[in-house]
Amino acid sequence: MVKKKVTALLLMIVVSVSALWGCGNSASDQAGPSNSPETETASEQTDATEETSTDNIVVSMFLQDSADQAISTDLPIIQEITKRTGIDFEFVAAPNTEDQFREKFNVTVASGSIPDIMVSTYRDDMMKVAEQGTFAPLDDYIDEYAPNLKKILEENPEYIRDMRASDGNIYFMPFIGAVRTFKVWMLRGDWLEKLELDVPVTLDDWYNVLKAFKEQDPNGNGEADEIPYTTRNTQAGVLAFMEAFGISGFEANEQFFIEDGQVKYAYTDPRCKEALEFINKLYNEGLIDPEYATNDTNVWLSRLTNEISGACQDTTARAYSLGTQVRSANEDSEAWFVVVAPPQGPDGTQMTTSQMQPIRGYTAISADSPYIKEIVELFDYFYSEEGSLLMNFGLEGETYTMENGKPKYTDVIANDEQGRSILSMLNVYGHREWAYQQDIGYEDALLDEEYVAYRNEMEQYIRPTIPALSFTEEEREVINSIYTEIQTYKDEMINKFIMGKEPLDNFDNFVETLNSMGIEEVLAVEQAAYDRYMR
Ligand SMILES: [Ca+2]
Repeated sequence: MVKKKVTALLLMIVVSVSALWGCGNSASDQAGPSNSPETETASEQTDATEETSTDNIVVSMFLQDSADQAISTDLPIIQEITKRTGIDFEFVAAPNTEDQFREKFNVTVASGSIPDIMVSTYRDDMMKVAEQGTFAPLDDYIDEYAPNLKKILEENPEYIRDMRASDGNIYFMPFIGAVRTFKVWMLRGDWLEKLELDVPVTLDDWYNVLKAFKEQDPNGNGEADEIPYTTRNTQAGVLAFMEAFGISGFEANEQFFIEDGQVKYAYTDPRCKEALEFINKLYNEGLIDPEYATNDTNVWLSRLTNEISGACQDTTARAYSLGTQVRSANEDSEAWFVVVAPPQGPDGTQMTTSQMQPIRGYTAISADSPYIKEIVELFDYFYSEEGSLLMNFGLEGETYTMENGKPKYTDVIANDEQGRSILSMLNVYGHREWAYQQDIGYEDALLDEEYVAYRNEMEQYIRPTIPALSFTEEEREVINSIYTEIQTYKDEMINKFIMGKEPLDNFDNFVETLNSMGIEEVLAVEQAAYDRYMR
């Protein structure tokens, strides 16, 4: 699907591209890795003339389209990229729903002829295809032609682990997120003030605050109708208290946690029993939502906007927007949410493993593309200061202006009349999420100063979570055959313990059953994959 130019033009392309990147002015200076096709061509074509040097190269690119605006070379940001880099695009747009996107991805790969560039956020899909030899290994290219990305990777070696395939190669240029903080603890700040309570620090403080929310009518309607803590995250939403006991593994897809280099399973850990005793106490006394196991986002939101609930765990952006939502739903309400550090456990533990992973998108280059070097240079530009401004903020004067040396979105982007988000508006201008590093200023623009400060402050409590592991076929077999059943049994029993339908005296029997179901085998597989990841 690559538009091939006549070979006579190739030298000029190399020269014009190299001039753009300012990294040499003759074809011989551009000698790349030995398998770099244009290097060979260039050395054969030393007599090409300069008259044709204005021709851009055309690269085809598979990427997920935005619902906000169909991708097109006419979009202002795309035009600016072409203007600055001398690269024209031929887009292969993929649907923006996960199933349809992945289907088109698989069909495209199976066709045997893929575009020059493929972008996806689905790591496993990309890794699988990479290891089949479809994508070009990029280690040497990044080393030679991507100084901006190289610098970022040198400063953040953990990114390399996330990008490296199990065959040892790097096949991707990454989309790197700026914010690590994900779920935070929040409470109605105005309720704390009204009941003259301090911000809770320890688990005991949390118990006392939730008890006061329950018994002292903070919503002021004269009824004991408060359900102090609610969640939209079912079991995981109440198991969040478990982290105060030093164990984790309750978030979706993170059933395991790392301690001292070992992969551990939270639910056979003795600390789990202690945690469940605490959560069971909250449940018995009506301090956590009795319907936590079935709540969806609508129920959760109604609890908060109806001023029935005053505490939960969610994102900082939510803490900010919830205050506004509660106030607009209740005329006299002065609701606002204070973001607090995770509850401190009996031994002083105060942490969360909830976090955004830095590497959130993968851009790969076809092993058959004649433009591997040019494409690496193209994306490397987006990691530069200038390219980063273009990717994060768009076009100066149109989508952002510089104020006190910092980019600020214009009203067109930040205050759309139709209420579209900043990202939606950038998409309308041609922004797409491919390889670049997100600027924290993008996230900051979504919040006000106070919540930016909360978000930054909470970062210190983040502990590493289990990374995205790559399993061998045999390992996958073990997980698929054993683990699904374990999870179903575990979920059922944990709810019973929390709701008091199963006495905690039976916790040891529960652990024994998990062992007999093969949890140790699953742990061994996780450990092997983790050890490979860490090598
Ligand atoms: Ca009340």
